[in-house]
Amino acid sequence: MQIPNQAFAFQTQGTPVQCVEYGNGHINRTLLVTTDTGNRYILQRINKYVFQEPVKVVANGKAVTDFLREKTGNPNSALHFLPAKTGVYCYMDPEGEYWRMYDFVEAFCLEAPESLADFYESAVAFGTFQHLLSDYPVSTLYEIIPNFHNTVDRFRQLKEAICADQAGRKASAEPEIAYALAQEEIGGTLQRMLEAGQLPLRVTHNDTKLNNVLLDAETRKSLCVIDLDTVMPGLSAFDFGDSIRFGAATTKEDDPDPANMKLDLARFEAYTRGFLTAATALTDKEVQVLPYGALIMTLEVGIRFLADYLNGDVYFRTAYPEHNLVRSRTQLALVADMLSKWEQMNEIVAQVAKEVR
Ligand code: ADP
Ligand code: GN1
Ligand code: MG
Repeated sequence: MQIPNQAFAFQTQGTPVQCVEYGNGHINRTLLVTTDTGNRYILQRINKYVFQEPVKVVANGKAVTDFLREKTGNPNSALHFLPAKTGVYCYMDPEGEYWRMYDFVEAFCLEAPESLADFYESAVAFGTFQHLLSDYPVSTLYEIIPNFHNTVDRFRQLKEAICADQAGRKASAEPEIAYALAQEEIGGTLQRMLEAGQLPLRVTHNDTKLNNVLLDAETRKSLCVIDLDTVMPGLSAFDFGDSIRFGAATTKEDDPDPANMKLDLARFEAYTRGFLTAATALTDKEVQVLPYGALIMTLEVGIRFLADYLNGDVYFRTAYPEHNLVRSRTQLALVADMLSKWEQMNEIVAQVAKEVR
């Protein structure tokens, strides 16, 4: 592809000579840029619809990565942002689009675990990430998307989307709407516990998909956690839960056949083990509600896809018109499977906690 002008705006080593689309994110546009000295960089255009204040998003990312590097003493333990030639880390182009650049990390990321060991490794990465940030000065972080994992508010937004029926798609999503609305009560469980002071707010990642952790190609050990756009105060159970939703699922998020979508309990156990081994400061209550984290994150993403389908696909990148409906249906199938395995999930968490804590 033609190299966009924005690639030349940053303080790269060498001059950009090649550029390709990269990765599978649903939100930003990600490009891999190579320069004439052989250096490689990730160039991202920040999604302005999702992130209305991109400068704050980059400021959070830069601050958190600096903190992680200093705390671990390892310069490669976090993403490395490059300044633009003007000195800023979030570059606005003449069209008003916002861009940032990182050093490319020589690594791979998975869309699904290839082994229990891979998944365990990602759990250690996200658990450690949360643990390292436990003394991060929270008040200095911008709250990028308020109510991001407030599932009570997500249901409000879904109902708003149903009423507005902006894209005229409501009739084609009746079964999904009915199933989702029937789960509203359980969906608010953790939010209510948070409000009642039973669960602490921590600095969390909030988007702990397996493809947001980079693994070393040779050792398969985690190198660093990426996609820091939603690092904000949140619940530990949700970081745990989003990883389960994505990585302990038997098929991909948008499998058109929801019958393929189940929770893999062996992976659930491997992740629980890795997460609890690394995130050692969790309270007993936080550990106890981890299964709720998995269930509610799956439900929440399911209703977010559904609301976006009803709103006309304004938020998530889609590849075809029913994409968000398909994603929603498959997530809701995973919710149903989790409910059928609810006792086992709770037993696994209790057993692993006994072993590793
Ligand atoms: P999105 O918010 O759209 O998910 P990400 O920041 O997660 O964007 O980036 C999308 C993908 O690009 C990642 O899943 C990963 O494959 C790749 N990627 C991002 N940053 C880097 C990096 N510094 N080095 C190597 N690959 C990266
Ligand atoms: C988005 O950016 P990405 O693809 O890692 C979304 C998450 C959803 C996820 C569903 C900022 O994550 O909240 O869980 O898609 N990120 C944002 O796959 O909304
Ligand atoms: Mg991502």
